[in-house]
Amino acid sequence: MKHITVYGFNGSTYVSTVELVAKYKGIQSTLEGFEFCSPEHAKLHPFLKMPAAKIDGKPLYESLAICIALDEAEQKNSLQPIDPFEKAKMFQWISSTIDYIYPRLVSTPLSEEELSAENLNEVTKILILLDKELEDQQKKYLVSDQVCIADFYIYPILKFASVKIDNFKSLIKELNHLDRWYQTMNQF
Ligand SMILES: N[C@@H](CCC(=O)N[C@@H](CS)C(=O)NCC(=O)O)C(=O)O
Repeated sequence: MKHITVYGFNGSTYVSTVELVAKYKGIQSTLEGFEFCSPEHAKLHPFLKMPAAKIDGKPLYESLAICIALDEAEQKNSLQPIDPFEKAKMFQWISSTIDYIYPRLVSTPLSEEELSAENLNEVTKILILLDKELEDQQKKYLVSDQVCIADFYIYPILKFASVKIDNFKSLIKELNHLDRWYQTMNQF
């Protein structure tokens, strides 16, 4: 695969995930917008979400399906661990990101004033959980010493939250392992 068309908008963390995976795999990606909730959108993604994609003219939607298609198009620079347990951990983090981390870090109110103490507590709990995982694993990335798809799911969400929540960067700075991982992910 040489090229992928990604349908979505800048600012969507799931679009960023797909773009980061494409870049890492050396596959050129073009981002195309569309009118949200239009018939065109429904044709690209019947559940009216983003991203959707076209790979060699064939349509595909859902970020994880797109990431797997990109990763498995080329064996080199695989973004999925070979070790079965590490692979399972990767999916544990992807699933947790979609079901719990994204809703708490991206779908919460916009500014810190609007963010309730309860929400902020939830955000902090997630950051501590990630920091603890990195500490326990003693690995460079979330699952192993190789970057994997799960890292590319969480990174854009933390980046998004750091723009949205005023003291988010200082929250990360206080957590050594997470801060180190965040700096490492900045290179991609
Ligand atoms: N399970 C979907 C989730 C996609 C998703 O929620 N995308 C957000 C943008 S980051 C979206 O389309 N939001 C618009 C909406 O919920 O109306 C995936 O992994 O692709």
